[in-house]
Amino acid sequence: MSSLHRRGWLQGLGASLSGLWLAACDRISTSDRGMAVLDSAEQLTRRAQRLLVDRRALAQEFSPSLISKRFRPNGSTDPDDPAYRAHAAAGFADWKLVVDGLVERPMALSLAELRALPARSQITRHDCVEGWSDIAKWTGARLGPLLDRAGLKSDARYIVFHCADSLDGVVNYYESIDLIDAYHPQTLLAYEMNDAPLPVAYGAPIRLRVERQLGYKHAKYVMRLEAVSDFSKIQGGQGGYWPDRGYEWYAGI
Ligand SMILES: Nc1nc2c(c(=O)[nH]1)N[C@H]1C(S)=C(S)[C@@H](COP(=O)(O)O)O[C@H]1N2
Ligand SMILES: [Mo]
Repeated sequence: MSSLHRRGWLQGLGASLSGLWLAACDRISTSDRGMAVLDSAEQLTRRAQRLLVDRRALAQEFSPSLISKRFRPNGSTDPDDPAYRAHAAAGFADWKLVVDGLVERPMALSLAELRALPARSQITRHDCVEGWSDIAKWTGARLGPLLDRAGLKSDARYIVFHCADSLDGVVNYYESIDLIDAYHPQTLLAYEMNDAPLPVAYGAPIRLRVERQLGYKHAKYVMRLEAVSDFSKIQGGQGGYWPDRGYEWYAGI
């Protein structure tokens, strides 16, 4: 999906919302009660619009002096998957990120290819639900241009991140985001942390940075991106390892 199509999709969303209210107009605008309903409808549209604008706003960025001396590693910090360990031992020289699902051009990208994509650096705060926050500088490929390269099909609605690690020894970690977050300018596949290659403890070779969301959405050890229309048939059906265990799927901050 190009950015143009994406805009079209969002506009379409707005149009269908206002279309709904327009259809209702004829029937209710003559009565006082009708006018009140229209007023609240307008407020609803305004609120929906503000929500969209808010979701596109940038997360706060910090100065280099505020970078945490020790950023807490959390969750998996050293995956024991044999294929992952082999890649780590080889410095991820032959590792490739798979991009598939509802895309026109499925791809497998090497780290060098990822590094050649449009990139961004940002110093942001990571907030974990366990009650800690740390600040680091992240550099990585912007997810939006990467998705444009693969070409999202029109029925793609979410991007699923499949990871190499397992917290319970049974299922692998995974997460998913919608296209608003996927195309947010600060959403990165980060390959550097504090100007050095991303260490294994923090998700090497790449981890998601989705700065408007809580820590558990920031998938580490990402091996595969899958574009899907819904995630009801993936693992527990809630769109992520922790969402399958009761956490909110949408963890906006
Ligand atoms: N693959 C994978 N990604 C993950 C986790 C994990 O266990 N496995 N933990 C999540 C949680 S709860 C947090 S707070 C952050 C921790 O990132 P950090 O190790 O860089 O602090 O990664 C998130 N992404
Ligand atoms: Mo977390």
